Amino acid sequence: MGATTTAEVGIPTRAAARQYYQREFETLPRERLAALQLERLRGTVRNCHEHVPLHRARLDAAGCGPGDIASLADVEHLPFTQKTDLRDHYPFGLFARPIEELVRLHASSGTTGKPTVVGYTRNDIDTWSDLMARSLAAAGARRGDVVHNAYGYGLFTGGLGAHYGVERLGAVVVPMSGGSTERQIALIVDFGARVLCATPSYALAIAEMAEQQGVDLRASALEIGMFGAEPWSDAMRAEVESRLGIKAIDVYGLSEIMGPGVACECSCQSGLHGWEDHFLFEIIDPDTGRPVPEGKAGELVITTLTKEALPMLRYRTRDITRITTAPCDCGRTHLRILRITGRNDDMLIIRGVNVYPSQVEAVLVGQPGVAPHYQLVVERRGSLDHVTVEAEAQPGVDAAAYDAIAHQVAHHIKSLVGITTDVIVKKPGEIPRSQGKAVRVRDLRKKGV
Ligand code: DLL
Repeated sequence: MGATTTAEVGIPTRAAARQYYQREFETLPRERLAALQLERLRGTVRNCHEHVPLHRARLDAAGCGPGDIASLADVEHLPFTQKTDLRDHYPFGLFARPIEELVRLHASSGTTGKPTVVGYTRNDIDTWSDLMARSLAAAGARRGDVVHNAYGYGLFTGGLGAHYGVERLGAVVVPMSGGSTERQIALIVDFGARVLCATPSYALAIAEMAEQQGVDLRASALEIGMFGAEPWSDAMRAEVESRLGIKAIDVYGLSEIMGPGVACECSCQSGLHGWEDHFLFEIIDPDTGRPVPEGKAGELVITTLTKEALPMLRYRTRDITRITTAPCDCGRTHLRILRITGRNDDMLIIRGVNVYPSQVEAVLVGQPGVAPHYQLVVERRGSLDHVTVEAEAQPGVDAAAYDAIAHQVAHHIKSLVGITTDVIVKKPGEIPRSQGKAVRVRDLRKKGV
């Protein structure tokens, strides 16, 4: 099978769920998908062994070469790769191709140490464009759509990743990037955008600003949101959908593996199809490193199957989720990654209870009197960790009611999430708005406060 494209976008049907970009690959029977994965996995192991000293040393130590992969289950014998490996071999140490064969670099800054640098050959960019086009088509976008791209352009993979996908699909990209929210709103309306690409938190900031300006985006041409790059809850989905009058689709990816478009929901909105002809997905127990049975929660681990410049063996994403191979109504055969609860690194342990910010979000959003903007402040009180939830009142709510609202919210968090928190309700606009990835946790413990 070559990298042929069976573009079927632009078909005059509203049966969006069955609108494919690469039908042959997207609907490949699972046994054929597995055979393709096995062949490609051997190729990845060969690429790593031949061209990347770190991988070669680890593969040799594990006694595992390309010739030792007899079945997909053998992936379990391959060594893991982590973000620190990229940092320790900064900038290009994990690249399997010389710089002359690359056409693009991206990087993520992170809070400490060196950035993580990722590189792409022309073929890598080509595959990425196809997978992002696939994702957009799965979301319901089609040829001729105006796609307003509010993901940040630059070293972040969001902007350019979505940009190339939109062009590949044959749709029209508006390369807006983040910021200048008032202008974003004017252009969404004036250009008749049908699709909005943004982080869910920024989409909400756009909705809010539009409401303040008296612009009804629900009456605009917008129909689809391609939202990702940060964890978000179903409650947040319902909120953005109703405020923008759209269908909000979850899109997932990470720069170390490619960028956006590693997985994306179809319009059934029941989990993100992970594009298995290009990636091998596993769920492991983060403590033991052992695989967990299908349907059980654990850490998502991804091996790339076609990447040339930066092949990845069992990359530990730190993202906590579940997968299912059950058939989807859209006809795509690729497994589904269920909503990502959060990152292992963001998990808080409050008096023995494991909590992700998205769980608190799910309680907060939709509470009477409270706006869907929040931050969790974590600090140490004595020997225990303590969380203060900073929420925000909806405009028009009487300040005299803030304490009662806070009390109600704390009660719901206690009963639904199981942790005791202090809740502070702030005035409208007091919680910082994001233009990209929202900051949900302010951890004062790390600053020694
Ligand atoms: O955030 C790529 C991206 C851009 C994805 C635009 C989707 C849309 P990084 O900056 O490397 O890449 O961050 C990757 O973001 O490991 C997750 O923790 C988180 N993340 C990305 N998408 C989702 C999502 C881009 N849909 C990290 N749900 C990942 C939850 C997400 N978390």
